[in-house]
Amino acid sequence: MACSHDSRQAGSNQELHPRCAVLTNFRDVNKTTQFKQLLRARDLVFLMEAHNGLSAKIVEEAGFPGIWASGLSISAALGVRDNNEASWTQVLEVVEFMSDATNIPILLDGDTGYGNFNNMRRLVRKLEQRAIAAVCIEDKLFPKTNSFIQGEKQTLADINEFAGKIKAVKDAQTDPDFSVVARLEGFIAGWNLEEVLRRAKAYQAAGADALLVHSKKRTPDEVLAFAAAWDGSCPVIIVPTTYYSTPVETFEQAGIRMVIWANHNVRSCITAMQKTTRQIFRERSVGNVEDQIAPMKEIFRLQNADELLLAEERYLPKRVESTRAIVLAASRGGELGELTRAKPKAMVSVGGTPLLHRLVDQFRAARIKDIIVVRGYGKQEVAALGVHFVDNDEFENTGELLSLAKALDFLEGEVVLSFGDILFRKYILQNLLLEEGDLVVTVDAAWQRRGQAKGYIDYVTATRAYSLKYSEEAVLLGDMGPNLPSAKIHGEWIGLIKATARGSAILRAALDRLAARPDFRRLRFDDLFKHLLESGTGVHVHYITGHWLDVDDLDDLAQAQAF
Ligand code: SPV
Ligand code: MG
Repeated sequence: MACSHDSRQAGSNQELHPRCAVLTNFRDVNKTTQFKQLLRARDLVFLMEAHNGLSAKIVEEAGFPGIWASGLSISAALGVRDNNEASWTQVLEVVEFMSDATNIPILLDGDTGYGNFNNMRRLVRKLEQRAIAAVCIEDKLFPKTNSFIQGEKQTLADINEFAGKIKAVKDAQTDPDFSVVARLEGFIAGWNLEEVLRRAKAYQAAGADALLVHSKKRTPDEVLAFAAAWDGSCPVIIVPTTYYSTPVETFEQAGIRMVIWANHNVRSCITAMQKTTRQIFRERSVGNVEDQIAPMKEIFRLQNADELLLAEERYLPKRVESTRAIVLAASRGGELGELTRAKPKAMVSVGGTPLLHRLVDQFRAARIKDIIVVRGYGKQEVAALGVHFVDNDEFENTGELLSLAKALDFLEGEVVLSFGDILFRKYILQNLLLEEGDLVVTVDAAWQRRGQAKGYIDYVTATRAYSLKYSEEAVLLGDMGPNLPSAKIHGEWIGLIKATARGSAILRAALDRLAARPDFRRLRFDDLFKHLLESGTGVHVHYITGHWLDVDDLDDLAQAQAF
């Protein structure tokens, strides 16, 4: 029986690919069809090993027309042996990443098929679903052992059982171009050419689309002897791992159609990683390796990070993208005692991370990238990556508004203003950003849960108390301050404000007016809100019920550790 894609059937008017003599519109066709074309190619075709999405991408970029998903390399990369220690579904997960990352066909090293014909059929269905072009199965027993480990002690599969597996693949595949490569392990296990040929014929008759003849010899004698005895009716593939010094022209002349470089990526990773890791360990520094390794931007390029940035521009609401955050973090937080002797409260560690970094992460999670932090006490200790700092060197005797005034140039466009000592659940910020109103304050309606008042608390009276009932009517701020009669209190302002571009302009104008007051240096936010209310500006209230905290003293800090 002739192979289903004998080169004689390859008649096509399409042009041939210059490198591997396949069709020029290579990338537009299914991966299964691409692989079939590689088997029919006029010139010798090379497949390169990959063992994960990244290495697969690197193989594709180098120009290889196909990928060998090596069982040895995948298991090595997973930290296990090439003895079916990784389950077949774990291998499937890896090849799915490889397939998603690339547009060229993948030939999966399917070992012995992970079971009998039935497991084989299921594997083929799963591979087709993941656009894997072909599977190679070897005529050994499950669990397999790598051919280079005591190969001569390995038992071959029953010839008919293995042929049945191949038949099962052909019957199970729904894509007519899906290929099965039958791998002959006869030479590995110490059998002679006659036996290998006998098996090759049986596997071809069962429907194999190609034959992989493996050898562990240092010379190509065995594979060349096979090629010479074979009539070429089914493409022959080889893996020159041990006879690597043979010029590829020798294979070409022998009529071999495909060469697999089976493990050279995982081996090069091992060498590179060992060198880098040992050097960093020895030198206790990464300084000397920096120029020897791929720069960060190369990782991002390989991950196609640019595409995501473009997609974000297309799909994410613009409003949020351009929102800025101003964090007021100038005060020491003296109630924390020793902890804030050398650094301000904002840099005190909460759960191993400085409070300010947690806050900055929360803004970034809400896609707010432009973050301004007003620092004062211990400013040399205040650091956060990608954040712009503004200094309030008069932090000692001044109130919150002076700190805000220092950041006046940034109070433009949509802005979220935040105290530097608060933490809140992600949804609180997300919902605040969705609120309508030019100025919106976040108010905790469950203020009583916080018990005895500690420090300066901005109590709030609003036009309506918090209610679960939906109402179209906006809730507006009535008053704010530490001394409101408790019967009138509707909540506590948590230190978070959203201002639209118009709201920012209102705040700037209000600060301008207040700056003329002789006591401006000591004014706080409640003074600002009182002023706004007196001048007839409506301030919206966004109610929450808990899920936030501020860090005023050691008790708060203890609670924050668990937040
Ligand atoms: C593999 O790459 O996993 C192979 C080829 O099967 S070999 O390691 O040479 O057996
Ligand atoms: Mg293998």
